[in-house]
Amino acid sequence: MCGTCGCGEHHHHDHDHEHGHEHHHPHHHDEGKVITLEQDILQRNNLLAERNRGYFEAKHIFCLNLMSSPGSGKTTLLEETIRRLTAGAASGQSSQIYVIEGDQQTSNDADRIAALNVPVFQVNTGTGCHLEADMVNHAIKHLNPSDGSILFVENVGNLVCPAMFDLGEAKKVVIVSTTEGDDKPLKYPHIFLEADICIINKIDLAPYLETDVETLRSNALKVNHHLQLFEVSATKGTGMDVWCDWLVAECTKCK
Ligand SMILES: Nc1nc2c(ncn2[C@@H]2O[C@H](COP(=O)(O)OP(=O)(O)OP(=O)(O)O)[C@@H](O)[C@H]2O)c(=O)[nH]1
Ligand SMILES: [Mg+2]
Repeated sequence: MCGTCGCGEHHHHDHDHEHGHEHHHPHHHDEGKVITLEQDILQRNNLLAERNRGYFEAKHIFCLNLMSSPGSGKTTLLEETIRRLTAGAASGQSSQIYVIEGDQQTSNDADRIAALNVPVFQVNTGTGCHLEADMVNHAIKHLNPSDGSILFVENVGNLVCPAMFDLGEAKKVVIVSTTEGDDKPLKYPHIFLEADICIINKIDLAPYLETDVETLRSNALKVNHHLQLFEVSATKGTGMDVWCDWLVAECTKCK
């Protein structure tokens, strides 16, 4: 794991009382230092995120941060969303789209987006497990998104660390797919707490799994009752119209 996002040992909660173990603090002094460093990093990130947010607001750019475990379907959802929104553009409904792709390695996802003729910038984080505000800042300098556009940021596949890093986006979107099981919001609550939107993807597979979509919904709402939920199949197209209509309506509000 990367050394900056607080996913190290010092961040563990003390649940020992629940399990009846004794609790020791062998590295109390070091823990203090790590927490101070982590606060500095998050504070610097928050300042940069606010600069990005100001830039997006000034240019009426609607920016969404898509976060999920590896393979939940972020890129597939983006591809299908882009196809639908650009088809809508023919009828004058839609905005120019830009994408920032975050991955540890490869430009595979950026290549998939570029194939749809959408301007895309790939950020490779190396050992880093999330995107940070300065990476988005760097990417928007290259992309130079036009006024009134939609900017999708696909975060590094990770259900934990991206939750801690504000990028300056207008909406945080967490995607959870049926193949991951219906308990994930309870086990990884932070990202669901931070998110504005929760998309349940791969609903086409639900009949073949033990996952109960209703349980998944109610677990997500248990963690954050403000979450706006969408159920989709990015591959079969189910629910995609509702999601895209919402996007277009939100984008109009931005202008
Ligand atoms: N059956 C089904 N498969 C899906 C759906 N959405 C995505 N997939 C499949 O899930 C796999 C992973 O999809 P991606 O879109 O690459 O997932 P991702 O979240 O972008 O993955 P990373 O960028 O690696 O984190 C692919 O094989 C997709 O075809 C869906 O709605 N239904
Ligand atoms: Mg992807």
